[in-house]
Amino acid sequence: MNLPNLHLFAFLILATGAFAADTPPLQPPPKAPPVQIVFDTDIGNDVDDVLALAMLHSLATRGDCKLLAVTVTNPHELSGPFVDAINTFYGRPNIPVAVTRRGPNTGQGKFLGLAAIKDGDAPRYPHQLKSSAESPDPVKLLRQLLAKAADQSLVLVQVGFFTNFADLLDSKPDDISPLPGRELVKRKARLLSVMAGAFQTINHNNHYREYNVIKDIPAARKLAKDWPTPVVWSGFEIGIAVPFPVQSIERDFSYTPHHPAAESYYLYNPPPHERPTWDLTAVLHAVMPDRSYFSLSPPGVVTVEEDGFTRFTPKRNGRDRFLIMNETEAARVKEALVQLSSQPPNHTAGKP
Ligand SMILES: [Ca+2]
Repeated sequence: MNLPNLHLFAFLILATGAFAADTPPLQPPPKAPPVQIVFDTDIGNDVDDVLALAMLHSLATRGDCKLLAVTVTNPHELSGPFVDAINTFYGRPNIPVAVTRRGPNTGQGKFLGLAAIKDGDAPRYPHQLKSSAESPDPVKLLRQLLAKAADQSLVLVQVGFFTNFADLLDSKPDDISPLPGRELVKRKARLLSVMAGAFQTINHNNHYREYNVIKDIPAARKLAKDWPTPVVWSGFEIGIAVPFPVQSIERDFSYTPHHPAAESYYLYNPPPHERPTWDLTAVLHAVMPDRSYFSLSPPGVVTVEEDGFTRFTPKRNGRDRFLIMNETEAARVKEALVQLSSQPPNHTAGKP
């Protein structure tokens, strides 16, 4: 070590206190406990549900959330097996999956068939659930999860139709819990993060009727009227403001020969199309509400009108808020969505 470097070395020791006996070792700040998540999806109708589910697995691997269950509002026979295949791909084959028997029947769509595809004799995406009909009843599963949960602990994420959670509100006391559905939700859940509705003008239309609402308007009206916890709405305008970067689909998922999210994307609407990120934004806010990815509207009340339009009325201490996003926030959101949805599975750490 020559003289100038010796001086630099001495300076670093003094500046960092590296060898001071009374300096405690650097430690990260304590991490918050993982957010307890239930994910409700109409998987099969658009590919953003698949990327959103991939995000939840990455967040679980990072210890930011625990994915307790997936409930499904698309009754197709392959919707449940498809979700089970995604969960298995990410190393969590035991997450319960429950599919509605009565939700809007929107068909197989473009990518649910991946659950049945084989390479030779082997399933490309292994899974245990053979058919949605073999899955548990979603309301029963939700009641079981709520009954077991600590008070004010569950965060529900809804990125499809309102069928399952509206049915949950209507559920009666049973051998799972003496509480009716609404009281059970009120006691055990602390937030509903929902992708639905529109709270800005969309393509010069200030009466935009959003897909997740209009496919089951009675259920949406019931939930909007009766839901007992705070609700944060990611409106249609948020997802379209953050298109998923095509470069990510083309490059970030190639760490494995077959990736179910990328393959679904190609089947649904291949690059160069950049799909809006509607469902992903509801997941990001649900798990990381304190990271300033979005701003929130003032409080108010959302009502669902007879034609499915979602009307927000400001109200002091109202139950509802909707996401707002400026350009700076949108840039951060896009980066987070890409990193979280493309993170490889880690089958050895941080499970579940
Ligand atoms: Ca969806």
